[in-house]
Amino acid sequence: MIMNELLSIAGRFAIDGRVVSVAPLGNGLINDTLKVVTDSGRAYVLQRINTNVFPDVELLQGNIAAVTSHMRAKLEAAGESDLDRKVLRFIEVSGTGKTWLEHEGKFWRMSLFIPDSYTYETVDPKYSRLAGEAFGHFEAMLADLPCPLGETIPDFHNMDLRARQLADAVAADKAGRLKEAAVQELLSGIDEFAFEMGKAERLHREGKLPKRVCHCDTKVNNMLFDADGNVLCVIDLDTVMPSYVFSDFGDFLRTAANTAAEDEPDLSKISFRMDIFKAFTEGYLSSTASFLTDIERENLPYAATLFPYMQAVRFLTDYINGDTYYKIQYPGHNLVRARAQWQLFLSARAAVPAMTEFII
Ligand code: GN1
Ligand code: MG
Repeated sequence: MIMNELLSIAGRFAIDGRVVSVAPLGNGLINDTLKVVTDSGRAYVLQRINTNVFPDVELLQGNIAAVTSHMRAKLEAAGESDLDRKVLRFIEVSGTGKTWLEHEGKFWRMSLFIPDSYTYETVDPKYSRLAGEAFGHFEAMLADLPCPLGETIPDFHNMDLRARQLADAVAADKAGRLKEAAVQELLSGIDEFAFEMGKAERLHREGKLPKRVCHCDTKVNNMLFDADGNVLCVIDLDTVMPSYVFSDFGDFLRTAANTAAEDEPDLSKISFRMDIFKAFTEGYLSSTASFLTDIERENLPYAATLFPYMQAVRFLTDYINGDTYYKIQYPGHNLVRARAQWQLFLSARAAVPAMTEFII
């Protein structure tokens, strides 16, 4: 996209000062994110919303407004200062009262950039404990949200749905990739554990597992820390919606407790880190004690296996469909990702007895 166009899009938002630079920020797989700096000394985050993934922008931004204003009020009541560093602030499009802009069929939004904040792709046990506490605190703060949130992606973490989407992709074989040996191998592994991984949906159907407001994308890089290593806030709020607590617990460990990157091609480098699991779990249990039920707590080790499993299914589905959902950096990237997540699943599953012993 040409710079002039970006400058004029940025200028439509109620920002302080004149834009002096626009540069890419972060490495999300869905939206395009840019950092905008102005001559007032303030900086902003400008995002193009991926409307293939989030078609209902009004619902999306409505959810985010409900969540951020609720958290802001809570933090204020608790006597916290520096609120613009602890909860995201979205900027209105001048003269519209809305927090999103439609420009030539594309949708944009902007939030304040939080200066001196850091994201990490990996964390040590100390940071994991803080992250566990922070994600638990995030769920606890949203436990009394007055109006129900809409599902920005319906059934986002419903394993039954993800399994059906894989079956549909297999049946259509749109990209002709089904014949590949690596695809077949993954498919048979996935099939073997399908019943076991459907446990969350079964518990929910039996009325034993509630949906709560969760973040649903607790990748380790979706949390901001300050220079001293304190948690500032949770970012990437697009998927905040009702789900099982397993979502937040499992997805954090999927990224943080992996000894390698999400897309590591060398499978021998991938394993599940118990030290990270223990630290994160301690933090999470400390801030969720007020609401977590025994069934939720007892199934946290299952959650740690469900998310690499689900992510392997999702990456493989996208590979078979011809790479239509996730941004890829090279041909075959989604298959590499699926294999890496599968390896992590196997390693996490082998650690279930140790995880269970730690929790009980
Ligand atoms: C996507 O946008 P990003 O990169 O934080 C995806 C998550 C996946 C993740 C895998 C809306 O998150 O569900 O776990 O990639 N978000 C959506 O890295 O599908
Ligand atoms: Mg993200």
